Amino acid sequence: MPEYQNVFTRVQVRGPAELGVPLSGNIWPRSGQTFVSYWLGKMGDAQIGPFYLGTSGLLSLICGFIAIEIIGLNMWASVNWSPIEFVRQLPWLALEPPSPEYGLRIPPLQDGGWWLMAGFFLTASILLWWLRMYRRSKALGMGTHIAWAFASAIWLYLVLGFIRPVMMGSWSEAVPFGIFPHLDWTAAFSIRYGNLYYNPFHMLSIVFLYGSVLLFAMHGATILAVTRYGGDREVEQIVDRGTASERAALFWRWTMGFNASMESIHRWAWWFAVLCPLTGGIGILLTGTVVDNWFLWGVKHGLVPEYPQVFPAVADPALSMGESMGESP
Ligand code: 07D
Ligand code: 07D
Repeated sequence: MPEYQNVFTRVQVRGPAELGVPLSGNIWPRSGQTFVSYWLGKMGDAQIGPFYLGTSGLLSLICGFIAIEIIGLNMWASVNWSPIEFVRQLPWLALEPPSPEYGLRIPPLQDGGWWLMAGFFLTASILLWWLRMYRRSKALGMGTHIAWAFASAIWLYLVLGFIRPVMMGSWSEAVPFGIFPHLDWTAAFSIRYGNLYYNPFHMLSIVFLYGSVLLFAMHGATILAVTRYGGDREVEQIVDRGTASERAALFWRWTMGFNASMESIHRWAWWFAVLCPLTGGIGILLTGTVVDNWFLWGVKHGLVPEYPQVFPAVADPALSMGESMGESP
């Protein structure tokens, strides 16, 4: 019995640099420089490069750089250009969206205009990076699964920062840029709309989030456990099922009566990951547009138990907040 236990990659293949398939119909050459990194080789492929920049990649990096520049300089300005305070307070600094009175109009730079501009460039950067993923997959003759999975995350991002604010008629509904400020926004959003836990699409999103973690752990562990029989050559084992596959499959049939196949496990993984932000985006889009208070929605639909009438009936708190929420009661 070979004794081969691995958690980190143990085998580092060293040979002439692998430069990949010939490129056709592209105007950009790949950078021919490659080098070998022993430490990166512990986590993945030891060969670094060649790198393909391309038009969409370059434009994406430029837009991303502009967005980060706008966000960073605004944050720095907010601490009176003190480099020390900038570093010290960075996780708490923010570039906030416009206040509600501007609706969807373009506000002055200091009052949300910079936020709008940063959002524009960040979105352009993300969409261009999507295009790059799509195009590189095509250039390699691959499927476009990676690009479509990324599109699912972009959907949630667009719902949070663009589609929902537009439907609500105000940029002020969008997320601020900032590490802790975006967490405050998330918590405030949940409270404002009566507790997101009662939103069934938030529930579904959590199912797929936790489910992805579970599947990832099961799959990673299963393959590592049968690498001693060549199980890490997963794709070969789809068409030429060997003892590694047989054992991995039997393990799960022994323990839970059912097993995925060498191919289907990757479809499970793809769908679970994709459905997490996909269902999440639906949940966010419904909030404030169709459903104003998820707790009361839950009461109405029998999700939340009827509590004995010891206290006065619950009313939507947003309706009694008046001007402080930027809305009239
Ligand atoms: C490990 C891949 C690498 C990516 C990393 C993130 C930036 C932001 C920008 C200072 C798994 C790079 C970070 C580029 C720096 C500025 C302006 C991916 C990996 C390491 N969040 N969120 C984080 C984003 C939303 C929530 C961390 C982005 C929603 C909660 C990081 C978006 C809501 C918690 C971050 C976004 C929400 C976080 C770690 C966009 C609901 C945490 C992320 C574009 C979905 C956790 C301090 C990570 C944390 C965290 C980035 C959106 C909730 C800063 C870019 C509005 C509850 N979020 N987030 O590892 O520690 O992802 O926060 O939509 O607890 Mg968030
Ligand atoms: C953010 C997609 C966009 C990201 C993109 C990446 C860059 C830079 C940089 C490489 C993550 C762009 C990348 C710009 C790259 C480098 C260096 C995906 C994103 C395009 N919740 N909650 C979710 C839980 C509560 C709230 C989803 C759990 C409370 C809000 C997820 C709990 C309140 C929103 C989830 C919990 C609340 C969510 C996110 C527990 C707060 C959302 C899924 C145990 C008090 C979002 C429908 C995701 C959503 C969301 C989990 C609690 C608020 C499943 C486990 C009740 C406002 N929550 N949550 O994929 O979709 O995010 O909701 O308590 O908007 Mg929640």
